[in-house]
Amino acid sequence: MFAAAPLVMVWDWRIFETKKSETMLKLITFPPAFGAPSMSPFGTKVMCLLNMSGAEWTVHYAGDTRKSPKKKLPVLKDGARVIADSNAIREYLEEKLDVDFDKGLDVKQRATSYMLIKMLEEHSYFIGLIERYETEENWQLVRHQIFAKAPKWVDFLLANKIRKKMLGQAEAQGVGRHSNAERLAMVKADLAALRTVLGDKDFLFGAKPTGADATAVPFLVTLAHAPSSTEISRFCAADKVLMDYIERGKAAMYQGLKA
Ligand SMILES: N[C@@H](CCC(=O)N[C@@H](CS)C(=O)NCC(=O)O)C(=O)O
Repeated sequence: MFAAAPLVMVWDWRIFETKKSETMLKLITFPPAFGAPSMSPFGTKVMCLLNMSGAEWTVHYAGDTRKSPKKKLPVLKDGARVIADSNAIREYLEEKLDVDFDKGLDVKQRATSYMLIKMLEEHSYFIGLIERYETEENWQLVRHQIFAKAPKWVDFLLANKIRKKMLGQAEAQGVGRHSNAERLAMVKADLAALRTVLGDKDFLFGAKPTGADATAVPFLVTLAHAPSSTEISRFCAADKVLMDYIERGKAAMYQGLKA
């Protein structure tokens, strides 16, 4: 059984308030879960970008998104500034710290990188979400992760609402309207595209990780390492090329991250 998340679910509203006195970049994201540094692949992505940027940063684990500017996590706080959305955070870091996460990439590679990120975040992500929230066995593990330390009545009031909301997002996006077999075919196509771009390189665009790797690694981990195994997670985990890529990515980008 996985360790339960710290109970920061409903009671951490003040974390989104701005404090000028804070000097270090602070990432607000969901806590570690299922062997990943954040239960959210978007959160782990930002951790990777922060590590790649060389900035000093700290993390605050949260679970309640209601006071977040976009009602989602991750969010980055920089003193009095609050930046919501992992892509907005990336742009903010690039500007503030004068880093280019796609350093060395030509215009065509940058376009490919952009499209890969969109594929993983706007398509593959929802397949992983369905795996977590629809499959009964996975859902029970996710539920335990979120509520194990909460009073029973909190679980009783919120668990099914959260499950319904998350599955509603996949339904609205469209992926949730497909069968398991159809989603497996979609995953196969997404992974094939990724493998084609990766080729025999260490990372998607060369010997060093770039912005696309910061997305690809955590999102692949979510698909391959579902809380309990499914047909889709087994298919992903059997892809040796991509699993080796994940390990290289973790070694390069997950330094200091607690899973
Ligand atoms: N486009 C956003 C997506 C972030 C996102 O979807 N976060 C999810 C966790 S993986 C979330 O906060 N979900 C809670 C909710 O929808 O209530 C980003 O890039 O940061």
